[in-house]
Amino acid sequence: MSFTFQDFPVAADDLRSDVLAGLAACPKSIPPKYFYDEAGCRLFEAICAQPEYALCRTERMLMASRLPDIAAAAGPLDCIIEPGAGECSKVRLLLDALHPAHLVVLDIAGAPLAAAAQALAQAYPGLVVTALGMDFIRDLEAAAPCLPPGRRLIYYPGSSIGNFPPDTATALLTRFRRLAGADGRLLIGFDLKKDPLLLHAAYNDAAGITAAFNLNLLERLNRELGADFDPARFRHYAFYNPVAGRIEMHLLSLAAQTVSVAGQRFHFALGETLHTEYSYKFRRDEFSTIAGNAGWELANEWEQQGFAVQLYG
Ligand code: AVJ
Repeated sequence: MSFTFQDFPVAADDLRSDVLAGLAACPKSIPPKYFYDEAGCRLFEAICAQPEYALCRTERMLMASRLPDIAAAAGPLDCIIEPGAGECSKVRLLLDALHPAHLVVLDIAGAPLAAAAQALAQAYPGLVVTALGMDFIRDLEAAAPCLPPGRRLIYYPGSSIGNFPPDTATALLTRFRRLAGADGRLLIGFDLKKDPLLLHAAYNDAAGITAAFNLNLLERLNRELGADFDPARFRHYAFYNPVAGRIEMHLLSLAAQTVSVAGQRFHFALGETLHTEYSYKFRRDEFSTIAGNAGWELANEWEQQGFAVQLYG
């Protein structure tokens, strides 16, 4: 078994300075990458099991049913790189079909990543597994020295790219292009535009798991930044904005209130929101334009029940 883990600690300072800057801004916002503390990772897995949230299930079915086709289109590879790999469960299908020599997984939640990647290394004895605990949105370039030479495929499933507004998505995909190299490839999954009522339901599940996921951010700030948010005085508020083509997720203040965070005080007016996430939805051609602006050329695409996977070279 070959497994190495390298931690690029997300400085506690980062959380602090990003949150303080986000709360001082107008409108208030916090980057969605901070959802994923331990409880947040567990709640996200629970979201994927909700009947209204088909995204993960549909992608898994698409990947499983089209795997031979996808593997043939991807061609021979030396290394698969997965940013935001989390539980490392999605990449197994690709490993089975493509048999790369190396796997490099990256995630902001370093401890759960290390555990999952080690289990993976045990299950695939011939595979060289490198796990990098890092905020790849900030530190992606630091992964370059850890990559073996040869042909690389960046795997970015789950519509994670939807968290970024188009300009920012183009910038991230441009950095992926540089990391993958001129003969590199990109296999990316994203949620398609569909009936807004279905989208609305997916982010407002009846069991309240998405609400718990959103509100958990406040618990995290209370614990890690000594904040005094009262989650009962905020409401999970998510809706589809068809003009912008995105789900917007907010925490809406149910009262006029003042909150203290890392020793600073912030006022919330009644009805004011703290924006926590965008989840962009695309048409296939819209997405290939964004990827094209980042230097990626569409090689192949697959679609199933409102979800798409595209392969770029
Ligand atoms: C993991 C970013 C793809 O945007 O749908 C799920 C996160 N947020 N429910 C998404 C999420 C609310 C998810 N992504």
